[in-house]
Amino acid sequence: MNFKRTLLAAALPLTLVLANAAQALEIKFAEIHPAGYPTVVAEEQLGKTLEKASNGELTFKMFAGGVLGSEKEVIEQVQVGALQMTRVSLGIVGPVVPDVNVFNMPFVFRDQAHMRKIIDGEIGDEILDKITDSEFGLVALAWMDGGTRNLYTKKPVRKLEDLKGMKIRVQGNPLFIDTINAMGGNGIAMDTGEIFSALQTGVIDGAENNPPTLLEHNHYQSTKFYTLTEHLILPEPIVMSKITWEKLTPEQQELVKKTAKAAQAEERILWDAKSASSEAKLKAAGVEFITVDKKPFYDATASVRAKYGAPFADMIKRINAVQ
Ligand code: BDP
Repeated sequence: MNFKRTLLAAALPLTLVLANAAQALEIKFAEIHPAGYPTVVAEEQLGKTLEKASNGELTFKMFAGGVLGSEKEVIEQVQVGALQMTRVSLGIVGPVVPDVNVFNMPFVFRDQAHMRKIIDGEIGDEILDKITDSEFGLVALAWMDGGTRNLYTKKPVRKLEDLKGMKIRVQGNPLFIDTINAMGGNGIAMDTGEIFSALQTGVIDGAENNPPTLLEHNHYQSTKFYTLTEHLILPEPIVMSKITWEKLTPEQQELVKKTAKAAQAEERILWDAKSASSEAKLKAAGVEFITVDKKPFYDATASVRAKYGAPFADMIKRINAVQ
């Protein structure tokens, strides 16, 4: 009996090795957004392309709708290789890779078109490399477009002063808390999944995000005023675990990179369509879109750019120079 067990135990590692060599590598991809969201659709397409082009050596499974946890929890799982890929807002990368905070600064891009030019160009690649070259344990592959972020509140914000004292949810990055505070509000950090009930129960008076998130995460149910400040325009990196990356052959790595870049272009088309349809749906649901003079918001956040911008002085010049 004992002898048999020992034999079995001795045979097991070999069986595992053989099984591994023959098995395809499965890429589990986590998303906070629900099925049908532009990023999710583009990433699923990325997965299909990977499966096909790798002749099934790579397989892909999407876990959408935040089922695997908050972005922070997911990142931790990607870092240890329990998950292979995800897409995150750059906002939550900032506290861990401060070099990326240049894109997280309020009003650093003139508009969405400007941001797109930057992420498509060499500065975009440089910031991806900063993530990859850090101790973060991730390989940053491409950018998804997250549109422009605007305030949504229970009471209307028609001018800067209206924001005074309002508790506004932001992502967990001190830069964003400072940004809301500088505009006169009261920035409160919490995970995406907590916003809905925090709005319902009145723990917060509002939040800030793009139209597709306002719609798809149902935040509009308790916030009927949407003020177009465009204070943040945050691109969102697609990342792979370094542990997974190192398991890939150079050809597979090249394929993953190329396919992720293709997803960047594809998502943009989906994004524009979704933004437009979200805007229409939000308006139909009674959300008032408020156009404001952005200058007072820009001026109010000068202190934030001064506080965080110093290490990025050269890069900001280069960003500004991109037409
Ligand atoms: C959305 C981003 C998502 C963030 C969310 C947030 O796409 O990655 O988690 O904002 O603010 O726009 O939590």
